[in-house]
Amino acid sequence: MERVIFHVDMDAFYASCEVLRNPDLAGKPVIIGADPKEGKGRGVVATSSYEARKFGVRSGMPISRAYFACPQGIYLRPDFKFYREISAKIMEILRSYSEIGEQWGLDESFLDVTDSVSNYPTPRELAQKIKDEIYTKLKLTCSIGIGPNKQVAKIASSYQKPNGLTYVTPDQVRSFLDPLSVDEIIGVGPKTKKVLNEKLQIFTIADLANYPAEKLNTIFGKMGVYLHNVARGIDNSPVQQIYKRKSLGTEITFEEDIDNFETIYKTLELLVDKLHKMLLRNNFFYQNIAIKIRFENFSTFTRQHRLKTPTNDKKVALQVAKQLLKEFESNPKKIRLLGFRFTELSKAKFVQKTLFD
Ligand code: DCP
Ligand code: MG
Repeated sequence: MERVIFHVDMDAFYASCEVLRNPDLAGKPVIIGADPKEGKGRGVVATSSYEARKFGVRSGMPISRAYFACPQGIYLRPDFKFYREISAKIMEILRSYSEIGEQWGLDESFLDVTDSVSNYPTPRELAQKIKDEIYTKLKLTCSIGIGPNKQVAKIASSYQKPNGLTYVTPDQVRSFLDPLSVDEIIGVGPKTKKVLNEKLQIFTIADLANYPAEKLNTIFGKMGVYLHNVARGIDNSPVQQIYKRKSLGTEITFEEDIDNFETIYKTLELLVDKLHKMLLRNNFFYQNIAIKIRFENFSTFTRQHRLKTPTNDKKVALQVAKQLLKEFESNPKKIRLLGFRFTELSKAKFVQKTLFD
């Protein structure tokens, strides 16, 4: 089934936050970053309002150059604590529209709205509703890109900015991507762009789509396959929700208190088995295992163990849980309850943003 993916990206985020708490700044060139010290300052521009961009100010530009281009600008140091607070409110609104959301940095998020979008005439109405809610509640504008995958959605959100809404239907994907520069693709940074442009004469995404896949493969390895697919509008990477506090757990109270550890371990196996099925069904990885044990006198203990990396391995879960239970073997009291829990869940592994360049 075709997916419907949104990419939501706030407009001039840090600068817009500053305007929010000081409305006098509205409509003015606001530049967030290092102190320009009248052109002698070091450091760079983090972002700037769209008014400042008219003067050529850009993110990442040396602050001295920005000052030269726009001396009348209002220069402010970033206040990350404030931006994080606003970001949390934005993400809360986005979460209410889809459980499947993947946040990138403070001001971007992917949403998989495949399930909920059928309640609207077209995906566009749902995106507009989200934009309206963010604007009504927070007085901030964002741009939303809609596509059948993350790659297209992300490119679409930057297509019309600020306050944009770009919907690329599945059959428009190729014609939408074709004329764009290769560095619009997630993961194509300056280094890869240089190789593509200078070595291979590949400039647009169409050039890339028409380039022999085997050659891309030889030059870039795994990334060659990725580039070839993306250029043809294929990107199956899921929107990955990082579930920080969620967990999967269960517990059982024995009909009669027991003191036989063989039975305890057998019960543990059953619990792990059941939860592991749920884990796989939801495409989760876990990084932490917790057990709970309650004795006949109601004294209750929990123990947990954190793994170095996330996994979905059942054997590991069982081994760790058994290990955690061991210390209670010598306790003479009978056992009333046993619990097991997977915590620190994540959906698959978060690799895409850092894989290349
Ligand atoms: N940022 C930064 N340094 C950069 C790029 C960005 O510190 N080189 C920070 C400031 C931005 C925020 O991250 O406000 C979000 O980055 P975006 O690329 O989304 O840029 P903006 O939201 O500022 O502008 P746009 O309207 O283009 O999204
Ligand atoms: Mg942004």
